[in-house]
Amino acid sequence: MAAQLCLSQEAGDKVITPDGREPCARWLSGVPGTPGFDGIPGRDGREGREGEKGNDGEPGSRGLKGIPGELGVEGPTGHPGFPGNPGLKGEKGESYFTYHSAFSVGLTEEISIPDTPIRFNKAFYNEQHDYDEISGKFRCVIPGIYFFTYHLTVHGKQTQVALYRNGRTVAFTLDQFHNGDLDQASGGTILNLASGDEVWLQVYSGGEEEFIGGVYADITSDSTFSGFLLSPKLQNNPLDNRRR
Ligand SMILES: [Ca+2]
Repeated sequence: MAAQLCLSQEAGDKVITPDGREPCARWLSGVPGTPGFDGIPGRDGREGREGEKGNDGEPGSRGLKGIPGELGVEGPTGHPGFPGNPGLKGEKGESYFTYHSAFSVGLTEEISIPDTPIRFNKAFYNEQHDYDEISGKFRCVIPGIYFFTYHLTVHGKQTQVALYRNGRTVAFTLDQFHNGDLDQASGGTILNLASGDEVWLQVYSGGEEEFIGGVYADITSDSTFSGFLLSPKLQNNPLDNRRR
């Protein structure tokens, strides 16, 4: 069979010298075989070189809200604010001038009885009748601060008069009289009176005969005694609150 193949291959070409060691040496060349099957895949090649740096990527999405931090240190005191608006108008209060107490009285004739209240029997004003013309005493009805004043005409003798409060002297006025003169003796004071307190004027002798004089009055010269309430002491006096 092999000899036949050798002959067919060499037919028409050249004759090959037979060789005993090569059974087919003297035969003609054979027909090329069919291509072999594909081999198994080779191994992976070596890693290539590092490529160039790529472009920056898009920003990632917003992360979750973090945990609140600790409370900081208290800051310094701020500047004072602007003044506020004026408050609403208050309700109408008790009138301060509804409390009246005033008197102004005078003499109609000369009196010279010492150490007894001078009874002024001519009233210039005594609407509240807080001055009693019978006793000659002012009697306090509205507690508060009062002002008293007197302007006396003196005639005949040296005269000392005293303002009394509840039987005790408060103020003195002395007039040293000279014959032929017509003198004036004046005085005044402010007193804080409680309801029921009495104030009056009287000639003060002090046991001295020389001081027993004449408080005088005629149609041209008056002797007057006046007093009035300056400030009542109310239970709920708004002015008291203002003073605090
Ligand atoms: Ca005098």
